[in-house]
Amino acid sequence: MSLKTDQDKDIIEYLLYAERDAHEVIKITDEFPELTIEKAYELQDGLLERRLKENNTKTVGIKLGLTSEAKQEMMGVKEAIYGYLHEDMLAFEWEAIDRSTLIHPKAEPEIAFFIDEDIQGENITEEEILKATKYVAPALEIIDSRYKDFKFTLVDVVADNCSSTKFVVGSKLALPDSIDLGNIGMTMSKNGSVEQTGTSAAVLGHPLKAMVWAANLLGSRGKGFKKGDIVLSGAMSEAITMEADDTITAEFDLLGSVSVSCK
Ligand code: 0L1
Ligand code: MG
Repeated sequence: MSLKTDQDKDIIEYLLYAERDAHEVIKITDEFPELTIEKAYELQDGLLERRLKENNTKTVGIKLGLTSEAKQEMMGVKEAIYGYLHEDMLAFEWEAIDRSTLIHPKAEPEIAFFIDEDIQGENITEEEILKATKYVAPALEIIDSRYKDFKFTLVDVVADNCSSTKFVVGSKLALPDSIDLGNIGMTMSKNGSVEQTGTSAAVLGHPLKAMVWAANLLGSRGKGFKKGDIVLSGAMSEAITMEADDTITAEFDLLGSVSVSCK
């Protein structure tokens, strides 16, 4: 994408450096209330282009956000959103994340889809998503909005790559058609105490519905899922905060568990 204006460039650098320096910033719509959602996705594209270069990394997938009715109601919106996952966001169960590199992280339990063929179009179906998915796996997404107090509008959060910062995928892979993906229960604990319970039905009714929604929106923007992508399909419960020395574990029916620690 070529940047159109100095304003675009300034906003992109504002968000890029907020992430790099782990400091929270005032939301961009306070200064630029005229920004539209389409413009926010353009700013996201520009931010990601810059981030790929600055961090010498590459895109490894996509994350879906605001996929629960509860969160949409909380924000007064009726749509989900998407952002991109970069290789340097991939964290591992055996390697604690350095809390000082993040602003105010929260963990969300999600089902990860491993995409095995390119999918692009505006009329993608659940069957096509299932056919293109090699495996599903338990995952934790760590979100870390760059905005003060995690408060923002839809435009702000889209421009900020939907609060993406880290993600961890569990080691147990399942065939997507071997389980009822729409009815998976989950408990998420912090340091051994259960803090959230949830279900995959919270993800737009069924994670496959969320995947179809995202594929078709991406298609309308000339994009799609790519072979090799990991797609995080959306949170199955509310997020929980994560501080230094915390260990968060999500245990999913049938899919197994996944943990992440902070140091
Ligand atoms: O992944 C998500 O559902 C979060 C998207 C952005 C909203 C937030 O940061 O809470
Ligand atoms: Mg998420």
